Amino acid sequence: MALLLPPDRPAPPVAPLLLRALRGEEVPRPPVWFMRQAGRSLPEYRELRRGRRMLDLCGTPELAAEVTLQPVRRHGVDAAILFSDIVVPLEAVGVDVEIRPGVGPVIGTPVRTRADLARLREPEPDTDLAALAAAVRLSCDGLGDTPLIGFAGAPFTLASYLVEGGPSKAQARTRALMLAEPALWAELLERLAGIAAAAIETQVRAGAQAVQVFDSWVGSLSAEQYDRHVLPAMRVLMQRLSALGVPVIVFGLGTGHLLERLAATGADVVGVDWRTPLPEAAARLGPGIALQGNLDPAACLAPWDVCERHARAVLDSAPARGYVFNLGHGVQPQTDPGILTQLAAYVREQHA
Ligand code: 1CP
Repeated sequence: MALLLPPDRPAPPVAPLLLRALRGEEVPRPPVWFMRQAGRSLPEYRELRRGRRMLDLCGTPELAAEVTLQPVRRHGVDAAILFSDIVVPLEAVGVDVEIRPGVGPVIGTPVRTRADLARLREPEPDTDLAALAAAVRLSCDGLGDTPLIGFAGAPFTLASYLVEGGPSKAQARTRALMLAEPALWAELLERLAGIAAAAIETQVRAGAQAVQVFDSWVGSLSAEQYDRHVLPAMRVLMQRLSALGVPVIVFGLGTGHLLERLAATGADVVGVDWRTPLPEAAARLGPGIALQGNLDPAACLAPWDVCERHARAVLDSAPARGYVFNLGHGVQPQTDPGILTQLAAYVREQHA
């Protein structure tokens, strides 16, 4: 029987579109946001960034919150993602990392031996992660009803930077350590799961309403390698995150062969890149897992009519429930922000 509210009681607030879609509820249209929507292509970001180190920008809560809000103001997307980086929690525990312009994170002393593991303690929320929490609180204050997505790097992807000492295409040294020293590797990933969990717990306690775990480079592993060397640490991480009660998205580039594994971590939502058709992902994962993706970011470098045609195809192939429109990887730095504004408006015009 339907319960009638007394007339003087306000109707219960409706959860933001993003959260309803992530939970697999029926929604009037898919929500839209873009991976790497903050920073990157925005002139107002480049202005703020000039003369500042990337990690100093991340560590200054007022400025990090400002960059977090910029794409929401400009594009009218349905979610913000915190302006930070996957290496921020590593820097918080004293890892000597810097983000080099045009390169990415570079680690002064790479992690390759058992003795190196001692440098990877779990951060203390109230001290090590105070600036992260403040950036989230200030972002949420400025966002009003728009939800904030918190994030962390997954253990494998963090390990790849720590072991290689910087960005790497094939993660050969990382995979060699994984195969040659599986016990050391397991301990490394367990520590990184603790660091990622602490970073996400801090962001959710400070107001983030959904979270994404970026396992950007895990697609370089075979399914068997994933099961043996990555899944145990991912399960530990996801178990800690499930206690937070917010939807958890997991994403990795080139993970078409790992989709079932990503779902088996315990995540609620799997991010799909442009190589895997959404109907295939939906059929393989079933109705209990929501999907996010998967427009090729290169389509946003093309004229609008081309981008629109590809966005239309993505929307037409998406499941009716449990779907969030996004790119299949991050916004390319050379993207015209005007195309992203048009794309967000195009998705907002959709009606079931
Ligand atoms: O929307 C946003 O941009 C939010 C903030 C954000 C996020 C979610 C940044 C800021 N970085 C990230 C995540 C991140 N960082 C990932 C996972 C997402 C992905 O796959 O794109 C990864 C792999 C990194 C590591 C990293 N940091 C790289 C990649 C290097 C490589 O291995 O090829 C780079 C270039 C950075 C620097 C960085 N992080 C963020 C920005 C805006 C920048 C560029 C810094 C600048 O302005 O110079």
